[in-house]
Amino acid sequence: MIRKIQVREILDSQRQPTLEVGLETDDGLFQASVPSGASKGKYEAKALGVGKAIKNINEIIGPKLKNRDVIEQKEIDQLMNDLDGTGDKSKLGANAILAVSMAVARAGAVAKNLPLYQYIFYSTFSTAVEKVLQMPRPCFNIINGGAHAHPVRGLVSNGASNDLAIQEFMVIPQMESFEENLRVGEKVYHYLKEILEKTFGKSGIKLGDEAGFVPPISRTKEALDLLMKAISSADIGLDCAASQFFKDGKYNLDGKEQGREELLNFYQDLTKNYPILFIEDPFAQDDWEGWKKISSKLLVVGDDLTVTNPKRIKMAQEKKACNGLIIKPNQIGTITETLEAIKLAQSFNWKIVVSHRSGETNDDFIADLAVGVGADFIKAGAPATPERMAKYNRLLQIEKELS
Ligand code: 2PG
Ligand code: MG
Repeated sequence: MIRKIQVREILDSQRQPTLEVGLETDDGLFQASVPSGASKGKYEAKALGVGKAIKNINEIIGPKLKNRDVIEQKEIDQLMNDLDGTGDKSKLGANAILAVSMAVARAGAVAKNLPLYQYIFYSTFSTAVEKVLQMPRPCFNIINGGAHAHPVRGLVSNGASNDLAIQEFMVIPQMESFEENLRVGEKVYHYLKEILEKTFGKSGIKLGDEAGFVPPISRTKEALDLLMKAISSADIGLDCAASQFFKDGKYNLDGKEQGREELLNFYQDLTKNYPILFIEDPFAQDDWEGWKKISSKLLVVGDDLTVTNPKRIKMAQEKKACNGLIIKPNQIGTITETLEAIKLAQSFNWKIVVSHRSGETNDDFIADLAVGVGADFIKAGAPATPERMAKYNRLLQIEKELS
């Protein structure tokens, strides 16, 4: 039974204010905090300013949820959606709603005496379970470009900046266990650091928003060649975040303006020459034509295109626009809708990539989420700073429990 909901302001990894909720039940206090993104999709649910979101929890959500049973996740999420009434959560704030929704899930798991990942597993696949609990493959974003290579959002800039258009260059090890994958990720990160320091001096090893390096380079292939020097057998994932370099019908990449066809050829050339496993957001969020063309050829993951929203996911399936999905709970704003989005994409046989945001907290909810839904991958940045390590360390713990 929910007794009380407290909420306070904390700072995220980009030194931006965000929310931390403390939900009190008969079993104790359950906390949850929400992240935020630098390269947001235009169809994401709307977060409100922290002051307004706190007020909404204190004055509207909190009083309505008092005495509710925490195992009624669906009903509670629906109630918050009804109280909001906007469709994009712009009245109460997706950040306010999600923080409460996550805390309710944590409390629900304890009420059922289950670890969070198992609770999520049973609530997602309640009947005829064909899924087994599995560890996701980690995708370590170790070279940052695009909106993540200009960390000036916070109060202090570390001066890191480059002209790479592509936002994320990820290393994806494929060892037997998560523990080994993490070890490989850490080694590659360390090795890349040495290579960058030798090549560019200290300016090569400044960190971007997701703790990947921001070497002073401007071409996609330069970044990929650096990665190739640092890896032996791992795969590579790219998040192009193409909406960010799309302007007036053209893609501004690698020093020139490119049309859709040109960009498609460019990606095909990259996948021929490098071990690229998937490409996320290769085209802008409304450029359905581009998406259709590339998805018939590659593993293509929707993020800004699909925004964890079942409606957008259905559209993408109808148009055959992608075959993989980024899952970010704060794009949609409740845990119930997040699980719906995942189940829908799984029914289309899409690959699932559970994801952090560039502005993160130490909350490790997405680790349990990834295991609980049987996600194929998780991306939580470089294996370096505490807000990223919180997720990877939680996965280590889950793997131990599962074995
Ligand atoms: C992305 C995310 C996370 P942001 O585009 O996939 O890596 O970035 O949180 O800035 O939207
Ligand atoms: Mg993305």
